[in-house]
Amino acid sequence: MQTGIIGLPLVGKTSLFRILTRARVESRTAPNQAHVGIARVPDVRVAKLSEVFKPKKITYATIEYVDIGGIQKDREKNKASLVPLREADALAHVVRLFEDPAVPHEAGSIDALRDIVSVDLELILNDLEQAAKRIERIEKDLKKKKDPLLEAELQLLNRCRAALEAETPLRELELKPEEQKMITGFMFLTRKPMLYVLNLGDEEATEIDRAVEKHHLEKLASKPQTAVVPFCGKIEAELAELDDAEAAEMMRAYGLAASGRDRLIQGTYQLLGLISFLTCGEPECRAWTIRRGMTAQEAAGAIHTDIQKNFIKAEVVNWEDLLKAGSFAAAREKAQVRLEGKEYIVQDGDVILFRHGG
Ligand SMILES: Nc1nc2c(ncn2[C@@H]2O[C@H](COP(=O)(O)OP(=O)(O)OP(=O)(O)O)[C@@H](O)[C@H]2O)c(=O)[nH]1
Ligand SMILES: [Mg+2]
Repeated sequence: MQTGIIGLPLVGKTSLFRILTRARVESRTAPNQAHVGIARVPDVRVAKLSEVFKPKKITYATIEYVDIGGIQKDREKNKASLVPLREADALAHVVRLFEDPAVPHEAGSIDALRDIVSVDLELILNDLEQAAKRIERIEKDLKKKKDPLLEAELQLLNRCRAALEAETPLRELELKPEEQKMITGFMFLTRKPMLYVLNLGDEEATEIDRAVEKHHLEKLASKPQTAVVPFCGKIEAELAELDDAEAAEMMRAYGLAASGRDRLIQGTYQLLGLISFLTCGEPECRAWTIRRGMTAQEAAGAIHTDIQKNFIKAEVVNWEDLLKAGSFAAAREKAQVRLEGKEYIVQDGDVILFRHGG
C-alpha cells in the first residue's frame, strides 16, 4: 500500500515524510526526484500481545509513502513529477496553514482553500489529458472496427471527461464495480482517495480538534473518499527526534492528546479501507494488512499464496480475548476460538491461525 505526498512548494511535505518514515532525507525535493519510505502502522494490539507471548520477532504492518517535489506553476514540470504518484493507492495533500516569514509561501499569503483548489486543478488537468488521449485512441480504433467493450470504455471515459471539465475529481464519481474495474488501468490521480493534511502553526496545537471548523473546511471532510487530518508539523518534527518518555512530556506541555504521526497513519489506513488481522505465536507476533471485507481465504493470501490455495479452516479469536486468556489453549478452553471456513469475513483485530494442507 502506497500513499503519495503532494502539495505546493514549502508547505512541509518532506517534513511530513520524515515524521512518518523517520527517514533522514534532504529538505528540498528536487523535481523528478521522489523519496520513498516505509512507515510502521502503530498498533497497541501487537504491542500488548507481544508482552504476553514474548515472541522472537515482532512485526508491524507498514504503509509506504512517496514524497515528491512541490507542485509548480510549470505544467510540464508537474507532469514529470506526478508520474511516481500514478501507482499510489492514495494521496496525502499537505496544506499549509502555518505562518512563518522565514518560509515564504509561493502565493504570498496563507489560504488553505485556494491552495487546495489549485493543487486539485493540477491533478484534474493531468487526468483530463490522460482521458483525452485515450478517448482519441478509442475513437480511431472504433472507426476501423466495431467493438462493444471499447464502446463501453469510451462512454465511461466521456463521463470522466465531463466530470473533470466541471472540475470534479473522479473520486466523487459513483461507479458500478465493472466500471471501476475498467477505469483502474488508467491510474487517474483524482480517482485516488485523498487525505488533506492540514499543517497548523504551533499556536494551534491545543485546538487541533477544532481546526477543521476554524478554517472552514467542513465541506471538504464530507466529500466521498476524502478525509482531513490536522497536525502541527513543526512540533511533530521535534517529537520525532525524542525518545518515548521525552516525547510524552513534550506532548503534555503542548496539550496534545495523541501523536499526530499515529493519527495520520491511522487516517491513511481508514481512508484506504484497510484493517489488520494478527498472527501470534512463539516465533513471531505480526500484523497483516488487508482490505475490509476480505474473506478468511483471501486474507490467507496476505501471508502466502500457498496458504490461500491450500486453505482448510481458520481458527479465529478476538485479540482482547486472547490477551485475557493468555494462550491459544486457554482461549480454546473458554470456547473463544472459533473454527471458520473460507467465506468468513475477517474482522479488524482477529488473531488467526490458518490450517492448511499441501
Ligand atoms: N514554522 C513552521 N515551519 C515549517 C513547518 N513545516 C515545515 N516547515 C519549514 O518549511 C520549510 C520547508 O519544509 P519542507 O518540509 O522541506 O517543505 P516541502 O513541502 O517538502 O518543500 P519542497 O519540497 O521544496 O516543495 C523548512 O524550512 C521547514 O523547517 C511547520 O509546521 N511550521
Ligand atoms: Mg520537499
